[in-house]
Amino acid sequence: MYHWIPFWPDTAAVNAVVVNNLYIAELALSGLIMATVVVMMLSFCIRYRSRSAASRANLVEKTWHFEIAWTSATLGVFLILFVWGAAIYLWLFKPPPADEEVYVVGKQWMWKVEHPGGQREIDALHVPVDKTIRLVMASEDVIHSFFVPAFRIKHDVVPGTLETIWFKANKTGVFKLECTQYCGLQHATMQGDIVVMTAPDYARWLGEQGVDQSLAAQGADLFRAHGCSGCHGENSTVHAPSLAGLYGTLVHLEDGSVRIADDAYLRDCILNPRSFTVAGYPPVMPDFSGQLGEDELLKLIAYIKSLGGKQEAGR
Ligand code: HEC
Ligand SMILES: [Cu+2]
Repeated sequence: MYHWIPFWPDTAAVNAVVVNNLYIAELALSGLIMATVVVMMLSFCIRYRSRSAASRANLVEKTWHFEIAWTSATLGVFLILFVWGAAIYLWLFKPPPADEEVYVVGKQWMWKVEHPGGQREIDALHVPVDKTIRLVMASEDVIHSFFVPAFRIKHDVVPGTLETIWFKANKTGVFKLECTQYCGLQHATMQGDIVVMTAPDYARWLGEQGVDQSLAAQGADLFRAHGCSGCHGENSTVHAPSLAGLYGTLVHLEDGSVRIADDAYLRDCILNPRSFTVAGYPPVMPDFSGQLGEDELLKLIAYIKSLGGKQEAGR
């Protein structure tokens, strides 16, 4: 649709269409204002050049009416753009209920991707077209940034937390994924392909990957191997909260505050349990930081999510 504009990047997601519209409105309005100023400047330069006979009598005094009117008019117009942009920003960064959730781990210098079914890929992400895809992203070392120009989505991937971003591709094809946060010597090579496929192609691709365990099942194994089930399991004698149905609900903490049990919260529970305690429970949850890689963490979280809860939890 916009391809006649030189250098216009590919537009392949609903997110991108929305950003395009705002961008075009901003460009058009700025162009209009610039053209007005330039045309007025040039015409005054020509009309009142030193040799011209145009009358210099009846100089207009400065009028506040005019000053205030044009200042507030431009302010108003640009505030509309601001509100429009802010609304888009909130929409882009508040993930809607996802049809599919994929885990992405950035590390020097690659993107590791894990699908809920256990399929893994490196520097590539296969997704179905016309579906809302939610990415849960972690970093194993430094700050990376996940950028898909054709989708107009970009999000920093920060060590020590989980970030969430979403998109809905509306076109099949292969689109570039790039890291846009300088992350070390080979930062420039930290790229990948987003492969958008039709639903049947995607289902076939998933089936061809030869996995034996879903992410949640791998997480369940870790849950036993690391002794989580000893406290959180059904037959436990330790007074620990059940994790069934936890995801996406509100958790009351001992200090009176409340948190949503989203991905970042679960991560904090496991790696940073000393920093807060769930109300009504003894602070005996061991600290697992240093014992679990980001990969394993995502699997544990996938397992906890598979125990039910409000799956539409945002961030
Ligand atoms: C020694 C017993 C024990 C072990 C082992 C343990 N936990 Fe916990 N866990 C607790 C207790 C007690 C709480 C509640 C108090 C608190 O927040 O510290 C808790 C809280 C949690 C919460 C927050 C629950 C809520 O309702 O908000 C999560 C999530 C969690 N644990 C996950 C895990 C995972 C995953 C493992 C294994 C890697 C694990 N726990 C191992 C005792 C344990
Ligand atoms: Cu990077």
